[in-house]
Amino acid sequence: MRAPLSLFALATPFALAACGDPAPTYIDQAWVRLSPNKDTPSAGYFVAHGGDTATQLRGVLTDYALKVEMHESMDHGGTMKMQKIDAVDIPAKSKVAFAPGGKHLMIWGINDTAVSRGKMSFTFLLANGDRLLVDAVIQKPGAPAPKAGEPAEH
Ligand SMILES: [Cu+2]
Repeated sequence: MRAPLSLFALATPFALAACGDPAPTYIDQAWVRLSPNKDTPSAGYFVAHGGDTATQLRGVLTDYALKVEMHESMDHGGTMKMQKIDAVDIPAKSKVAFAPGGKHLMIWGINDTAVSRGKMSFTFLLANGDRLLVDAVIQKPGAPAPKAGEPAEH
């Protein structure tokens, strides 16, 4: 069964792209809340949108900071604590939000050039091998989250 299907796929790439490609996982609404103190880490947030196939977020890289970790805030008997997480499931056709009070990126040592430009890019590593390059708006300390669906302000 597989061989004839593959030949068909090679012969009609445009038709397949138009109607048959599985929807990929993607990430948007990325933003960073800059720490008011250079010695403490900043926090990053975003929304992951699951494609047709479940995958996992396995890590986040950036050239614009010293270190990035994925964290999760949890309530331990009234005290909020956070811990590092190594992987986050992104189920098919789902939305997974990293948002204030929950999962977040912890970002150490954001470089001054990125801060003055007001944005930085991250590479999100997925378990399926995809690497997603996503721009994040850098919000000054105390600034609200950018509104979803609106273009980034500079
Ligand atoms: Cu944290």
